[in-house]
Amino acid sequence: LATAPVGMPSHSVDGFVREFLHELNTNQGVTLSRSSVNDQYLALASTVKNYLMARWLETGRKTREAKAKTIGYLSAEYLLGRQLGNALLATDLNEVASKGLELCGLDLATLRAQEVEPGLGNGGLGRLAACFIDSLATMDVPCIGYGIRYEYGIFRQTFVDGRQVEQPDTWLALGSPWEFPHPEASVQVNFGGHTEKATGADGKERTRWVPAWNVLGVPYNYMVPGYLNGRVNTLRLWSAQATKAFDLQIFNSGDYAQAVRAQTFAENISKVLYPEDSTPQGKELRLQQQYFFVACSLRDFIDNELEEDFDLHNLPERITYQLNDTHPVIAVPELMRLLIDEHDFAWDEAWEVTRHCFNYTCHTLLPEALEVWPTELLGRLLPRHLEIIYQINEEFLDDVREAFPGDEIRARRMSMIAEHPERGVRMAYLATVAASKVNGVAELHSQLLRDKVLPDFSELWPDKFTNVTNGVTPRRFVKLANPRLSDLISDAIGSGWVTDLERLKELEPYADDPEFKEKFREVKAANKTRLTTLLKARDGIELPDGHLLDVMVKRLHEYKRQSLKLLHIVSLYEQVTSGKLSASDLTPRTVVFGAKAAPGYKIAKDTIYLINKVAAKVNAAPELEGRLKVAFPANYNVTLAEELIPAADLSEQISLAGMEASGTGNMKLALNGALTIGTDDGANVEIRRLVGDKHFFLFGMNEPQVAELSAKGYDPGSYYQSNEQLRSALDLILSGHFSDGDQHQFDSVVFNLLNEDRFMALADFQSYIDAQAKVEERYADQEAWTRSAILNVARTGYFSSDRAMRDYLQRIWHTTPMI
Ligand code: DL6
Repeated sequence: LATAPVGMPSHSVDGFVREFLHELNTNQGVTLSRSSVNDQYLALASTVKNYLMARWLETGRKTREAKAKTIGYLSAEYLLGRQLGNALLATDLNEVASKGLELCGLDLATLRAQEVEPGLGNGGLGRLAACFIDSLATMDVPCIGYGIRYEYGIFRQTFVDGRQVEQPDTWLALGSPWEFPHPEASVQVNFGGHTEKATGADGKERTRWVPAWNVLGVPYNYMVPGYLNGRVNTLRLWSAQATKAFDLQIFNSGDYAQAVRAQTFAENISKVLYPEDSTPQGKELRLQQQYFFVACSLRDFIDNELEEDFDLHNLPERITYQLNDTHPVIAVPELMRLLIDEHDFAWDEAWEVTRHCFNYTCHTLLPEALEVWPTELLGRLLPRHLEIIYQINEEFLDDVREAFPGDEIRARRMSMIAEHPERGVRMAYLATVAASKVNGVAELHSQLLRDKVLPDFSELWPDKFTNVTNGVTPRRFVKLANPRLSDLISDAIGSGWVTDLERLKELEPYADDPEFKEKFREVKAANKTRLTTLLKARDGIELPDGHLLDVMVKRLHEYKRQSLKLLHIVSLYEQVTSGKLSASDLTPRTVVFGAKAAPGYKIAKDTIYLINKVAAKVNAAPELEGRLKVAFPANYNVTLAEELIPAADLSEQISLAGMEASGTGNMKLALNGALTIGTDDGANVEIRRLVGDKHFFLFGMNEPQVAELSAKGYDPGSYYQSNEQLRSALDLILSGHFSDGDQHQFDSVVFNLLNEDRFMALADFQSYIDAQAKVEERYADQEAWTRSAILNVARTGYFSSDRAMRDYLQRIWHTTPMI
């Protein structure tokens, strides 16, 4: 009885209704007739959890019994999206729930819409983590996702007169039914203080860390259900709390207000997600967050997931930690510290275990995104860890000197300790040295990582470097988000594609089947109607019928080049309103933007303002009525993505080549039948190779051309001078036309483009315009367009996160599913 999990409730409609009403009465304390929508949503969530519970408990039992190797995914971000729909999908309860709720006079869609998504990530990196844990559960691979339970996730974006205004994300305000807190299993995390040498009873000298303060990490468990396979893995997010000692000390001091302030100080650690994407701020609280969650996570696995008498020398047989970018890299010295200081390992023994436990994924090429922590800060916050890092570095540099005798310059280049602009620890170097494998996230990115970011390391250890191209979960981004397309696909080729996405290839012959093509168009049209209804209710935005839906959704960043898309729009507007172009020659098109800018990133925020100002003019121009529309719904998030992506015709992936590590929106859009207009960047390269040149609109310089132009000296002004169309567009912005006559309103954006243009938007402008002309030509031939769209779906099955997980299992983790 002690180990037997609870039984599963019945899958009958009656059984479901009984369970639901029971939850409504006992958990919410209301009757159906007195219940609010929120009560009903919370009761429904509890009901679905009950169906998952037995599987969850059984998964834990099975994994422990098998002593299976677990993937410890260490990520500071998880951008999960709503949970209810996914849980219903994983348990095959959609129909039962829908019918059961109907019997109660309720509507499933309304209850689903009540859920506030946990936005515990900024963008691609966090969403990737969510896709990966979904795939591992679906593939029956033991995995614990470890991260932070931020009280406030990514801010809620609103527009006030076209400017971005950030509102707090109160995702916990109406209750959070998907989490299971375990305060009794809290972990203490120490900070500050100093180290000292002490000789033990055995006569050995050891280093002792004497910390100055500590906090508690409270674990909150979340279910990660596999798709229809009975496995439910765990996501464990840590929340910071003041320790008892903290409380006592405070209350004894008699200063109650100070006591509460100090408590708040401790709890600040998990208070808020840093909203910077790609450009981390070197803030002390961020380092506290990073250490906090990895310290909790390492201790948790050793104390709670392993047998009491487990010999930690064998730790790599039981866990492999994946470092999701540099954010969790402080886990490396932490594991060394645990083994040496708390488990009495010798240095070499500890290093042997540690270097077999970690692997590192790099998600960027932007130099400013590679974290460097000042040694002053590290030494103050984590003195013992800094000592350990110094020693790892010393031993590593000895190896470098041995491999390259006399090459002191190389040794200095490879040091984990940067000397300029201030002394700091290069976390990417530490990760690379400690990791068994280092991977980039798309072929081009992995190659540039080897050749440009870490060339000395790849020369020293060529076999350490590998690529795993990212992927996305077909459950959330096709099956759940696009039920109409899913049904059409399943009717044609069966439903096996949901867990074996390469089977979409079987759709290829249907690209020439008139009946299928017609149905495919109907699906797209119905998805556009669904989006139109949503945007009208959500944002008051009217989407015109029958337009090409041109979608650019991603974080706002200069390298992603929303400004290039904007120049295209301004140029169309300028040409039509000045009479150079007849509006009737334009393909009716609605451009939809979705983008959040980091609150402190001025150019990005000004670009958002400019997009909104341009949108206002375009949408009000009578000449463009029915021909061009710009929509920018606020607060792009996973929930909105699930509505936008299925409706899209054109996917804008227009970063400067060599800058976007992979992209995953590009994959989601192609899988939902959008054609890509894109540069040879990130995973676009592989998308184009797979779908074929004819079904992808390539433009712009490739990475070697970018490097060449950069080396020659890039002069954006020369493009302005020589390209009349570009000049007219920029001049119109400069004239104050979009800023009520204020000619300097958009200086930050336009002067930057004209004088610096770090991401070479002006150089790629003409090529982009030419590619857009090809888009229009293809779209005018609906038969050809539909064929290309179907082939995009059929040929992008490779981009499933299941495939990415298989690659990690084979190339990096060296483990297999449990079945
Ligand atoms: O690998 C996931 C995702 C990529 O698809 C994007 O191309 C990349 O920009 C993003 N990286 C980040 C930056 N984080 N850091 N450092 O979010 O990762």
